[in-house]
Amino acid sequence: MSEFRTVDPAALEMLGLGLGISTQFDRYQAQQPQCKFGLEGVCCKICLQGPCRIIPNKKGADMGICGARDYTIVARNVARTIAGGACAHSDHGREIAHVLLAVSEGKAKDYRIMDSGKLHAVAKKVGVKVEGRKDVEIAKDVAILALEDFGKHTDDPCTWLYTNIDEDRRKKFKKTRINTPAIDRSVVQLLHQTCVGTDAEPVSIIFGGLQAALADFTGMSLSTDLSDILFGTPTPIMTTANMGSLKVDKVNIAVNGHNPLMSEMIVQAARDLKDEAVAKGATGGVNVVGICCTGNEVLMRQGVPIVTTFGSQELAIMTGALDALVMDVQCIIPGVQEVAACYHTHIISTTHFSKMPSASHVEFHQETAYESACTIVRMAIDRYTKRQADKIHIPNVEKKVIGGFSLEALFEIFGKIHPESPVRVITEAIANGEIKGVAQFAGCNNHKAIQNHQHLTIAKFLAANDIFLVSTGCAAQAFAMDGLLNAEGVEKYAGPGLKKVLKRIADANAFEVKEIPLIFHMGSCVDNTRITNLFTAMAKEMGVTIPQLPIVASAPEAMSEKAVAIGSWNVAMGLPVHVGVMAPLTGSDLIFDLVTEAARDVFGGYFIFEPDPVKAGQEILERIEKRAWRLKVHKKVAADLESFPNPGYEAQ
Ligand code: BF8
Ligand code: SF4
Repeated sequence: MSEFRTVDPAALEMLGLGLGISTQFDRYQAQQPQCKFGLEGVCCKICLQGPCRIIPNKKGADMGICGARDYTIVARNVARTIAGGACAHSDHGREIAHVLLAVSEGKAKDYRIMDSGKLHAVAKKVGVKVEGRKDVEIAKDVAILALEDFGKHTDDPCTWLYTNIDEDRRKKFKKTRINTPAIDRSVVQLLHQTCVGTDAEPVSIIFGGLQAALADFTGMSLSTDLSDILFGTPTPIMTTANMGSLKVDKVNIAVNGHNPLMSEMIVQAARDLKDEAVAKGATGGVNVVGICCTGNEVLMRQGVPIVTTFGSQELAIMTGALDALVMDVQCIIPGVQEVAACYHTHIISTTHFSKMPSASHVEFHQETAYESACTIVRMAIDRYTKRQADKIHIPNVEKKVIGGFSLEALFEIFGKIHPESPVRVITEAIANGEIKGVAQFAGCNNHKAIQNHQHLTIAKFLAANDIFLVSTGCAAQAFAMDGLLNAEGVEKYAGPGLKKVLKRIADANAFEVKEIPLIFHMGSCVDNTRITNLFTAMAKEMGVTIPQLPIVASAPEAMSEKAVAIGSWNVAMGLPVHVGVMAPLTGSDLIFDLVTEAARDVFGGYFIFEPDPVKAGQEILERIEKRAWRLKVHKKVAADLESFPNPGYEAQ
């Protein structure tokens, strides 16, 4: 392993230049050792008497000033982390719902309903009348219904929660009282619940956290649906990944953040203003590349290359070839401005509540979005003329990527084999033992881990052991940057059974889809709900519940509050969820056992914390194999008794 905490060859090359510019890689080291109280989750700052830190076995110091025990403090801290994630995801969804509403009222001329088919499908799903109505009328009702999920006054569960889960999970969430009636209400209630002197009961706090996690799911789910309506449901698309995607002869603009309302407009403006770039000497025109999930959004729909992941975003600027970094919301680290100060790169913020001290600000409004995008692209073209040739260093690492696998796209290609029930391609392969199950990869980079090492080690191991792999977020980008999202990846890493299944899919789609990848890129982090819909379809096809399926989710390098929220609702959905960094839970045995053990009895899902990627791969494989084995045993017993599926059974 190199002295630098990454395995990405391009990042290694950049760090190896020894430019003396501070990045996350250096600052992680400078922060060592990190505070033990914080690492264990037993530091409380909820009221101004704090911070209170729990020292077990030290009389008096084993409680906060108010008498809060370790379990209350750990539970409150983690619940508030979930709330933070739910706010970020759902607020992103709310912005999209507002734009869809504006489109339906003719107030957002730069956006339109791109995917009428998806609009109709979503409308039917959520109970909006379609027949005999214009798209704008349907869109208006869909947008209003989505906005009601944020703040309606009734206690009925959110529409985008209930219409995206099966009866088993509906009953489970009702019984455990974690159905979210409204996204904002669940988050507000949780902040209230965790206020000083409110809830001290740890299990109750964790369930409050789970309700906020389902609010997160709701916001993510509607975000995906409405983005598909406005920008198109992704279909398989070829592109590239890693720093070689930056081009010397082009104006390079990185979109960084999460919301496609901004990045889609930049892509459009970049195409339209090509001639202006050429006129300024950029013979190749304008090259938009992505960082973080707004990059995934435009990768999925527009084939925009991914330049790098969260963990190495500063290094993209250090290539000296990035003319502008355009940010919307979430995961754009403040460190980029320090690096940009040493280069010609223009940092441009676009959202009134997401700014950077030294950045230029071109605010996005739904009425003038395209105009703002053109302004930004012109600012980037202007910066191109200020490039310093002696500072340019672009690592020659560029991998072929096939992405764009929305669930609809996946079912389209599966449908070439089983038109009557596309998901059978997976369930049949599980039943006949070609694959053992499915692993969902999600999440970030976290400098506590060697960048991308966990992602790649675990995925390659599981592929070799015939696990079908789907991914989103920075995990998908890590795979893209390493060349796993193409047919070469299949040849190199797939086990014999998985190879057979992927080849069957490739052969059936030979005319339409150029390549079938080792891992299916299903989008940005909000698109994890596409994967839940896949699992729900698998359960239905197999006549079982999600907790019985041989599936596991893994966030090998989880970092963000959003990742904690996603992990938590995946547990509630019934998945074993591996996390490759230790969460701040170890300060309370009660909470740690609750989320790693007791949760399994209630939801069928639970957390597995394992930072060692080799051990984690083994562990994930064992959990999948165990579930697959149980499924077979039960199927056999049930077949003998002619009673399959067994409705009362809940596997772990
Ligand atoms: O929403 S995976 S570092 S970019 S939080 Fe952020 Fe994590 Fe990347 Fe996407 Ni998701
Ligand atoms: Fe300390 Fe209690 Fe205040 Fe937390 S809420 S800071 S434990 S006094």
